[in-house]
Amino acid sequence: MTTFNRYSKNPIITRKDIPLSCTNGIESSSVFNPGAILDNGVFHLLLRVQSRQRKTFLTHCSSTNGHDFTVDAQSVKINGINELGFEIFHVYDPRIVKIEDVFLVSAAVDVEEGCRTAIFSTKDFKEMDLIHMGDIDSRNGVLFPEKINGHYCLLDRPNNQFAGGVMSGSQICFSASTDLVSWGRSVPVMSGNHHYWDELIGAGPPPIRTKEGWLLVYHGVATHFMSSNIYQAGVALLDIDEPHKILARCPANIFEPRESYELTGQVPNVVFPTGLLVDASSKNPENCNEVLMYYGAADSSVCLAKTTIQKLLDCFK
Ligand code: BMA
Repeated sequence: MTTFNRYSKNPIITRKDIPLSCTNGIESSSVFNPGAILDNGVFHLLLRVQSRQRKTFLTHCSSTNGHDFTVDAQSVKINGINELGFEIFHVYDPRIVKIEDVFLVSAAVDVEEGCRTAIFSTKDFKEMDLIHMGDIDSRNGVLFPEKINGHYCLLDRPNNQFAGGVMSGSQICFSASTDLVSWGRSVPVMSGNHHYWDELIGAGPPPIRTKEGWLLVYHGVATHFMSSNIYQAGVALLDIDEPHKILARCPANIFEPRESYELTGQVPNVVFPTGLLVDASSKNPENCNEVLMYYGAADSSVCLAKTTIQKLLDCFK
């Protein structure tokens, strides 16, 4: 069964699309793992750009059709990270939601001791302001796209396992906050399956609300080939009111590296979804709406694959 159809003109964004003005005049070597949001008919991506200095930039681009993007001339200015009293090396893998008219961007932040989950706000993707910096080693911080029972809700993935040179983890956790700054107790949502496609896991794009529950696309890493980790995507269904509860989880991956642009590149064998947008403009019944998944391919380019809500729900049958 094919859940996703790749866009025929993949990759949709490569390093050649990034103006030198976005990367301090140094050529880009890769662009991948984009945050995505559809707002008032405009598709926004926040790209993870790496220059040949191996410096990371978050660069905004926009589109009216979801396929053809125009990249801004400047990368996003990130405010509030230079005053923290410790060095920030990279801000990357952004995910975007919009709550109460403000775009909220969660991202991984590399610090001397490891990685942190941070939350920023922006109104225009030209500048973004730090709201919160987590204090545990974690990655794949993903906000739900609306408050649930009056709380902002966050999934993240504590890093407590060593995998191929980086700290990683095998448990997606849930926490809630009334102000985005103080977060309550973190509770486990789901764990990886040792020896299978999803040994290490992390939330992918912000979950999508459906009548059946929250659809969560997440990535799973098969590490048992040691030198060649395989990054794939799977899907789970979370309870609408108590989103730390799993209602269903598809046992197999629903998307895996197959095309040459996913199999080869800076890091081979990687599909890494970070944006999942429902295009409701077709005014179909909810479950027929087109779903666009934006993902990083081989840590080298940005790609697009399409499905529908119904096809994602069918994965649980
Ligand atoms: C993960 C993250 C992602 C990256 C992936 C594959 O640990 O760092 O940003 O795309 O590895 O290299």
